[in-house]
Amino acid sequence: MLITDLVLHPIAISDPPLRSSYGLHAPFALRTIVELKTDSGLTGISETYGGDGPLAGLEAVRQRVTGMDPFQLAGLSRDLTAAAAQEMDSTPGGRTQTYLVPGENPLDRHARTFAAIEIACLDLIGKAVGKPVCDVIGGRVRDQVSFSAYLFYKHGVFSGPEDEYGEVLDPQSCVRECRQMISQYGFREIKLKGGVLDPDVEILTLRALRDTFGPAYPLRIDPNCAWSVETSVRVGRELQAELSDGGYLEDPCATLEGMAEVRRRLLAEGNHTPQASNVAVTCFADVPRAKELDAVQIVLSDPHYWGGMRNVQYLSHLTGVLGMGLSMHSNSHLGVSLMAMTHVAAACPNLTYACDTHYPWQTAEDEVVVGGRIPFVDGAVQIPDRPGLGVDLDYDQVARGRERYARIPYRRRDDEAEMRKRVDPNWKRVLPRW
Ligand code: GKR
Ligand code: MG
Repeated sequence: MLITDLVLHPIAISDPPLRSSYGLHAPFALRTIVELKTDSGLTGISETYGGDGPLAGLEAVRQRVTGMDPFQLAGLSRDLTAAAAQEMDSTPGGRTQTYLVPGENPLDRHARTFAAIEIACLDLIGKAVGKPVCDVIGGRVRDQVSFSAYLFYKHGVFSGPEDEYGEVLDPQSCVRECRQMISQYGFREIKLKGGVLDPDVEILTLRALRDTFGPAYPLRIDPNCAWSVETSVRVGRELQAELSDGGYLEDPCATLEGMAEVRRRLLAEGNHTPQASNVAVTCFADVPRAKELDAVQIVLSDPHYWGGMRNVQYLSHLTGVLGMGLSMHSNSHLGVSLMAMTHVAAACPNLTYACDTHYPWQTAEDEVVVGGRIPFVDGAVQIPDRPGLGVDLDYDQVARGRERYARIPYRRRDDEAEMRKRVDPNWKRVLPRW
């Protein structure tokens, strides 16, 4: 089986006005649907970040991939890893996501490009051998994968009909949002995207969530580095009870050194709340230092920018050996990404928390897989009893996504610009803000 064509579908999907320390989500998130056609008649698919940068990365491997055997992925990985290493050497500061929204970091673009090709190749291989992807990559250790309720503070929709969650800018509306999400999807763990309101209000929000849902629902908060070390220690102290029982503090402040200082000071007070990261730890090279400094106890994997599904499995092994936990990061995405996340999570022995997913924030109108939205049962997605990723593209829906993409003016994610446009003309991302 040889790849005969790489087809890229740039699409735009509606996204609600979600807030984070990066700013505000624009009305559309950009994604790319990747198809690999082969001479066997089979087509493999994947989904990745969208806009000009990710498309250019994929275009750059078009020639390399055309004519390639989808089973032969190591050579492509070697070439892209070498290109990434060269660029990294000439850029001090490495691949940290501190100042860049995910999907817009030039230094992880080779890893993202490889991942998009790898996942489509694994879909192809699964289809060729008649096995689900999780079984192609070594076998599943679970049949369903649990996800968490990913809560955001948000505005009401600025123009057009209101979404199902409305405005969420205080603790009570956040509890309401969580109730809606849990009743619809059955999630059993809760993550709050913080770094948006004054930390005292975010503390009250977590307390209100704990009062409402109780300790059976572990809580995590992720301000994406919006806090200073001092504030992180204070929030960690005030939320010690709420973040215990399977919760964590995610990227409270910038840099591994900052997180190490927070960890030291909390431990000195007898507070063992673990810290997780998808900002200070974004590639294998970050892991030894994170461990050495004891800055991060839980690594947030993501097949999209960790260099694919098998890299996430290696990460599962590495974190297991190092006695670290593993969870999974997400960004606005549709069902193809959800299935890639589910397959790899099913095949990771060391996966210690429910994975993140933005899926509840997207709608049926934008879904590109045949049959529409992927169902969740008790907060989990089941591995389908079908070869490959187990989902097919609905080409009418892909065409709608492409039309939307062609209509909108932007070609990259810029939450800061959106924040200035809709909320505060003088808004700037300042770290630390508090
Ligand atoms: O969607 O605004 C967002 C999130 O802030 C996302 O971009 C982050 O990458 O989910 C993310 C995280 O855990 O940091
Ligand atoms: Mg995070």
